[in-house]
Amino acid sequence: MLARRKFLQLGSLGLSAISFSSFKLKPTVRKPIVISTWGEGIAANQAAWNILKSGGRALDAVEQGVMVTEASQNCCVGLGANPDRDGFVTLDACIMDENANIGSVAFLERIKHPISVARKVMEKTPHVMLVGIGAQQFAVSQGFPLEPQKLSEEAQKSYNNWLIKSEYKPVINIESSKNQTAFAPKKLDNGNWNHDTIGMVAMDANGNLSGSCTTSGMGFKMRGRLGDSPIIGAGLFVDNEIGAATATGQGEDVIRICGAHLVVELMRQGLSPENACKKAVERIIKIKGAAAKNIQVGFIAINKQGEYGGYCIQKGFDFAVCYADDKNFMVPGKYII
Ligand code: SD4
Repeated sequence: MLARRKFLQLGSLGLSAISFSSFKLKPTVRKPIVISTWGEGIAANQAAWNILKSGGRALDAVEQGVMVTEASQNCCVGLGANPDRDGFVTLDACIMDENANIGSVAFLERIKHPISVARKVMEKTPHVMLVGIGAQQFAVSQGFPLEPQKLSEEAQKSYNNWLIKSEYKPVINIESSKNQTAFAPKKLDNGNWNHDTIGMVAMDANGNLSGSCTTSGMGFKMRGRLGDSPIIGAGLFVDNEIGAATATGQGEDVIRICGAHLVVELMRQGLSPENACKKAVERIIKIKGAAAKNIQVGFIAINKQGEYGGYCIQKGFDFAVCYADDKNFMVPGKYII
């Protein structure tokens, strides 16, 4: 009797599993799609979208997307950005494709498009990361022009301002006015905040993922300082089976948890992009304790279904999402404290 009941239970379970799977509708995949950090992401997404919509590769989209931001003098990514505390702009970038190919440059000076140099490192060298003068020499050997060593007008103004106290107390991406200092992020004329970074992840029409991240790093940082942005696994990670993630904010704390890699691994465990970003942010908050209120970190992610999400420590972070000609819009990042 007992055996017969067990058989019936198993049978009905098996049957329901069969009927569920045979009638379950396949979820539609939203692709192509591109998302990127901060308000500058709208223009960057547009450039990426132009490639994606005509069937182009996600890798080309994420490179050309963030090049728009690197070239913009009205922004703080690229050569127009705030310098280090010795007065030099030093740039970091990395890129990753669907085959886990990676390239990165860091502490790179006088080169307008570090993301393209990172791609060349990926494609033309047996290495994954070049830094400093070596990265610059490689860039020049690949035909990148050496730009003049000169601060933009905006950056010169903020550097002069910073020199008054020369206080080494970097603040990244904390937007609320109560936290503003002479050298904290401020609003530009176009209404954008002057962030230091753009991170972008995309899925193309073939369902392949890629990502890019490029930054001038923390304004008025110590000379030689690197953050998370050029570090694969921290500022950016792509797994073509699962999804892709990128980070912005205080790089030291993103590195501490291997942030972007963690987000992708959490998605592998079944979390949505938003919940994966949230869990990663929670981990930083747990480590930092009360000090978490003094920093900002934001993550954004997409998965293979084309779902997207983002989360940050505190209010003020937003990201741009684009998946159609008329769908390129800002999403406020949900926050925890
Ligand atoms: C860094 N994560 O160098 C970068 C800074 C950043 O918007 O994201 N600024 O630590």
